[in-house]
Amino acid sequence: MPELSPTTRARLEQALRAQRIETASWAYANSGTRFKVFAQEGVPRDPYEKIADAATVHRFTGVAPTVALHIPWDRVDDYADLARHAKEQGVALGAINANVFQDDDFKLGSVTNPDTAVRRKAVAHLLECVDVMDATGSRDLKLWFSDGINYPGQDDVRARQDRLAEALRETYGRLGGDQRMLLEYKLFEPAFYATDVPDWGTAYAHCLSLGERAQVVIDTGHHAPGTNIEFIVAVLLRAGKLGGFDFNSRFYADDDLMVGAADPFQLFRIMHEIVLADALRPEAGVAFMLDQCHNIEPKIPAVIRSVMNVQEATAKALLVDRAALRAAQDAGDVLAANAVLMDAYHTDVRPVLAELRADAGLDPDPVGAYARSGYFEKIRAERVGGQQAGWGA
Ligand code: LRH
Ligand code: MN
Repeated sequence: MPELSPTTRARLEQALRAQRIETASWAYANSGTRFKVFAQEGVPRDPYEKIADAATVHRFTGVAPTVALHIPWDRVDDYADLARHAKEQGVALGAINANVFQDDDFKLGSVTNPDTAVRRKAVAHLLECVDVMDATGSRDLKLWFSDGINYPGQDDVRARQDRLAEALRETYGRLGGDQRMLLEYKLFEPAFYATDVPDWGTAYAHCLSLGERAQVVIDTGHHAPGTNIEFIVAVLLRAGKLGGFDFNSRFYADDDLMVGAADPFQLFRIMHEIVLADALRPEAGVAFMLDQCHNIEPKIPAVIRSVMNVQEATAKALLVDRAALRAAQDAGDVLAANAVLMDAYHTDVRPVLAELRADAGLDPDPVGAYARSGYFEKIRAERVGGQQAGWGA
């Protein structure tokens, strides 16, 4: 790695120290596919234990101080007490994810269901999630709808959009303080003909008509193969409508693999657009989250590795020589412009990240430090009996 100038190093250090990556409570629980959910030793049995694992990731990475909850998977009697527990553990509760995709009544849709009573039930859950936000102090209500149809003619596409808009409007009206609504889109699955929020355009249109508190969430695994996700990032940032990012990676569909594992170059290109728009800073309002499922690999080390993958892509993006890039672009020098980006991408940033961790009082090797910590052995011994947490599907 070329010697960094003191200013470049200071800029890198400042930006990477300020980076915040939220982890997902459900990533610490058992997960799988329709074929099999493989249980693992030491898996949490309740939200308190999930938060302890999230706090462990923060302890070793220093940049994961919040954990997203999913309701009802993380439903508790006393959310204020859960928030207190999180604080004691050194983290805070993040986005509240609603779940209207596992109830039998929602087979033909939740907020888009032809049946008014079913829609009321779905909206009641969304409003319950805002109550949870009031109790946990969370800013973001994150909405992903599995709603869709499997066969042409099954339902009226426009009528479903009207129903969706009505439910979002009512929920949006319930938000208070600095609370936001983050609307996540997904091309398909579990619906296999038409999903009611399938792409960024549909999510953007709904958010635009709702108001400034409504923002779009991009999940890396929710696009058709070949989609240029960083283009969507640039366009939504330009429109001031990128509210969150669900990081993961995929080879085929919504595989929810470790971010950067399947396509580290795509992650770099995404972070390049984020850095170009100066949207890395927490104040810029983009909630960076990991939304992954560690079906076969040990979960906590996988989350730590994922945080490091985002840091590496971010560090490479921060090393792009912006002046040289601009000059080449303005000169129409296609190859030179591309070379500027590739030089940054091919830079091995692991040594400087290790140094920055050491400077921050962290072990330069978070995965190794976790393995040496004995935390896994502790939770494996403690978490015997009871019901391991999962997706409860
Ligand atoms: C849907 C999704 C959504 C979450 C769920 C766990 O595929 O990405 O963000 O609610 O995963
Ligand atoms: Mn997601």
